[in-house]
Amino acid sequence: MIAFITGATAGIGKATAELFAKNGYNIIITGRRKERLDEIAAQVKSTFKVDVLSLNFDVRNNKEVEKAVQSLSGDWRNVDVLVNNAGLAVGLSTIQDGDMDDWERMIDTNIKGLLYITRHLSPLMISHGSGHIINIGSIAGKEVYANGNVYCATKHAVDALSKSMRIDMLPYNIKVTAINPGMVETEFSVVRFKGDEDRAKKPYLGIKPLTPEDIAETIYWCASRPPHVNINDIIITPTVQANATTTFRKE
Ligand code: NDP
Ligand code: 8X3
Repeated sequence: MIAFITGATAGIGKATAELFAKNGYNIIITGRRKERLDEIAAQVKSTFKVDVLSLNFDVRNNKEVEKAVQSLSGDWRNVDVLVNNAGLAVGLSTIQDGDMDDWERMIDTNIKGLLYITRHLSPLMISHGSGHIINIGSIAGKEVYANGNVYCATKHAVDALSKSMRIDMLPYNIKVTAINPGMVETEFSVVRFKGDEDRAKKPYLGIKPLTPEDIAETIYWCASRPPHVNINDIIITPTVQANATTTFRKE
């Protein structure tokens, strides 16, 4: 079995790659940070004794995505599970103060990147006769919160795309699942606040957030249901988070 995981150099993607490998999957891991990708590939290979292929590209670049998918040969073309995980939030501000470069990074990564990957990989699943596409959305794709505007819009797009892909893939025995986490402590917040570590820690103060491993387990659970069962959609939050805007914090 083969799992193709985008954004596997950190956080949810890395934990997911490790868990699939632990369960005997050969894995294809992707990301822009080549050194990290190579380190993770070496560590996963030696720990879990599976084959690992690392593909170093930016999901925002359709040509690079196409080239990476075309480079797959032999059994690597038979991808069973695609985890569309690469994504990010950049900035947190009102529309009137928004930074357009931040908006473009989010739209290009979270929507267009996911589309490019899916457009190039889904035909391989169709020829293979089965597959499972797991899109990482967000609670921000189900609700909105102050200053989240463009990030929320990109994740609402992922929500819509997951629902429509499920229809498109129906005749081909390809499952589509959307997993929508609340707060998970990863590099997400450091990226959102552009390296400001103090600000990045604030959302997690006084709470026990989800871990990347919690999401990896959820992804793996969805991928390991019997062939006739598809988990369409999951919202998963820390116990202290009721929705996108209500979190119980210890003072
Ligand atoms: P991290 O920042 O820890 O990891 C993000 C991953 O995405 C990295 O491996 C990064 O790799 C990759 N990535 C980002 N941009 C690109 C790009 N242009 N091309 C290729 N890879 C890219 O964050 P998380 O693990 O938290 O985020 C994973 C997903 O989960 C995202 O889609 C995020 O929106 C979603 N999510 C996160 C939540 C959270 O609270 N953390 C909650 C809900 C959803 P590299 O930089 O090496 O390219
Ligand atoms: C990440 C979770 O609530 O910061 O998607 O948007 S949130």
